[in-house]
Amino acid sequence: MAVSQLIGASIKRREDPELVTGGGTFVEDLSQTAVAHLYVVRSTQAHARILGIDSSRAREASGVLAIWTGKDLQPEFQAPLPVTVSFVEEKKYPAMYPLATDTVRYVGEPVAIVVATSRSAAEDAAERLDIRYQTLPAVVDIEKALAKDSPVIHDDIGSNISYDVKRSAGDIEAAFRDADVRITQRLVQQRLIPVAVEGRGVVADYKPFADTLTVWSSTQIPHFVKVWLGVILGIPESKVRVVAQDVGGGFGSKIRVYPEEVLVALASRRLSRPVKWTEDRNENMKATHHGRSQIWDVEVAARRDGTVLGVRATQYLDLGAYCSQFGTFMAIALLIAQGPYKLKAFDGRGVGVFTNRTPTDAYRGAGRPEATYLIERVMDLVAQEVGLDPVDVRRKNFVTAAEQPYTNLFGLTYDSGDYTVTLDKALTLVDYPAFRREQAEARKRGKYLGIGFSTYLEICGLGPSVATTAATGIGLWGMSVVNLHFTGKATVIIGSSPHGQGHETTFAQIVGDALGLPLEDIDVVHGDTAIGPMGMNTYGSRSASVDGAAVHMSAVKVREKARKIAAHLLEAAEADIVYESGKAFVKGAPSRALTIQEITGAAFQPHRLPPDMEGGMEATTFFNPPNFVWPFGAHIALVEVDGETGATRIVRYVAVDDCGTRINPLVIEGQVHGGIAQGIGQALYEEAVYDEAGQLKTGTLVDYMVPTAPDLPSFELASTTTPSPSNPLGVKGIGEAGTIASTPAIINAIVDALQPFGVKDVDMPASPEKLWRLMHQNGGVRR
Ligand code: MCN
Repeated sequence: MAVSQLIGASIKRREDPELVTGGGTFVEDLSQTAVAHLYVVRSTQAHARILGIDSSRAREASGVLAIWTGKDLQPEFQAPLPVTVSFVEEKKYPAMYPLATDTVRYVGEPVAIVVATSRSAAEDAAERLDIRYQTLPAVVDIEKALAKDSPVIHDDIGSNISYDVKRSAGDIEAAFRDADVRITQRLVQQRLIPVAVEGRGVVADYKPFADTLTVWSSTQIPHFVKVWLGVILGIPESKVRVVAQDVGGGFGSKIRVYPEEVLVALASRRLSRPVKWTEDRNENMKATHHGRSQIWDVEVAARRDGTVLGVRATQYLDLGAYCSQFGTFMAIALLIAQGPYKLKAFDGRGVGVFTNRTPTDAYRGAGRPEATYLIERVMDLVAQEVGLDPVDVRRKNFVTAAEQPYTNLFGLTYDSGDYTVTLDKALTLVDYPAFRREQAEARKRGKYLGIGFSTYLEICGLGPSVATTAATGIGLWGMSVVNLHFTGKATVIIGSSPHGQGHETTFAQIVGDALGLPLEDIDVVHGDTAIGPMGMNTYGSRSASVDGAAVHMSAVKVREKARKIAAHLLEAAEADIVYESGKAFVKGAPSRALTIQEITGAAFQPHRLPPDMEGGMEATTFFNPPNFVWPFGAHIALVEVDGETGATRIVRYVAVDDCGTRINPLVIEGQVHGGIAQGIGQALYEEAVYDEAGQLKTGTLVDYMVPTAPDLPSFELASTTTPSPSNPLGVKGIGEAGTIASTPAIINAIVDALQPFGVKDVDMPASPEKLWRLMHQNGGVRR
């Protein structure tokens, strides 16, 4: 394949042969000599005072090296676990430390650690610990936690409310005054458990004489973990190295600095030997953060012609027992809930609530699935109320291509997009008129088909430094180093930290494209803070549009240097040098071309360089994008709901996505497939269920139902390409789009299927039982 065509080429992921043949290096695969094993003893109570921990029997168990409680370790913590600003500055939250000291507030909260010579010895010893609790009343329900007589989870805060803020724009009173119809609806985002294939794991190795700490962690954010371990443990950042080698998925659940990272590092420092911890699945489901868990109360003002004038919405966000690092990020939903539509007003209120459950934090989409679910359900609710086609209602409200770049009610500027084009393409693919005919026929035969639309718009590519500082307290940027070795082979250091997204492939394509190097000559390295400058890691579908753009910019800098050297060697003016497919030549004389390998060789021989030029072929870029990127698309789900059992079958799923310039369509398809599956999981199957006492009832993969391949149809994907003006590649993100789009598409389709029963909304997950009840609640078919 010609190297200049690398951007846009569907190249198989170079990461995969090693991973699928068991050759990957995950934390569990590391085998440091003399490693000790750490076991985290976790609270069995949702809310209780710790009256005492007697470790005398446990200490006698064989192989035990140390047992420490929160009280033992507290003096060594120089700071609590981090909490970033995350859209809500006004919040009250308690300091969260790696181990509870006096009170536990959710089942799974770490209360002690046991370090032993083997994992089983540590686990056996942990069973001999005698922890005495005084059980306190627990509250596991958002609304009950808000009630006046609710148990208070943090005495120092005095209520279970972390924040109660307004985010409003436009004249909402006027919108409701001018409305012909007003609709009220509660939308519930159930609590979800991110289930990455690889759970979390940490190995730490502290060297006392050098005072250096190396930590291998299954994390999305090695660069942030490095900073925070230094801060919390009082070690200079320059002496901390964090490595994230192969990471088996994260989906947002590995985006924070976790208690275990600090505890394993501290244990290694105390014992002066390497220490390892790996969670099991049950621990993973209890103690790795959860996602969503929100109640939205929504009021809509609309005209009979389908114009949506304004929305009032209150987001009750269940933070769980503590405010996690990005726990309030999901409030971003309030600022983007108008989606691709021209609302006149949005009156938002966000309430952050503590409950005695596992803390919540980012989960694939983080805020955008909630915003999209809200506005896409609103479009359908309005269509149903005024008796119009949901497609027409969407068209009526769309921001048009001529109005781009469009600034939304909260001052965020959409970069580019024609939302009708993706919708039209998707409608053609499903043959919409034919489906409606088939649906009408099927209904006569007692067969319930439905079609659901989701014309999503999302914000990603974090991000512009000013905006992300305001929102998260961290000024984000993209980082890359492109370094050509003496023989012209390239090492590319990236600031992102892929954990399933294929950056080693796609970022090599970017470099190959700019420099005309063959892919096999380009190595992409990541996830090691000892190599290269600080990066900003991977989340928020930011990597391609921010770090990928930085990679392109470094490659272009190297290319420009190559042109200068070629001009010198060919004794020509730089302006006359053409660079094409890895060769530089004087315009019109390609036969005397110098290859990039020859030019790079010269770059390491100072006498061959222009007198004012330093040697080497390396460029570094810190890219601060001027704006976020705004991918969009149209997803359409066709479903059949079984009238006898209430079971939903997805008959077809069509997705047309626009993520700007497509670097690798095959990787994009993989991302969209996984994303759609995850969104369908929320719509149909998944829910973290707690009992009244705060025990997680869905703590295994037998009780918590994630979709598997047989549950899903073959997705039909298509695309349009609207380049983003926010980066030199024109790229927008795609890592979360499928999840953001698919949940409302499925629920809209189910509600459409159940129109004959007068159904207006369905709670997620749309289980067969719930749908069966809805079909029978009013005595069966109504119209
Ligand atoms: N890409 C492309 N062309 C584009 C956009 C992206 O070829 N126009 C490619 C990129 O080069 C990259 C991949 O698609 O290889 C995803 O890029 P991007 O949209 O920038 O997203 P990130 O790489 O920043 O990944 C983060 C995103 C998020 S936020 C979650 S959550 C998520 C996701 O990616 N978690 C994942 N995808 C996942 N995939 C796997 N396998 N595992 C996870 O945990």
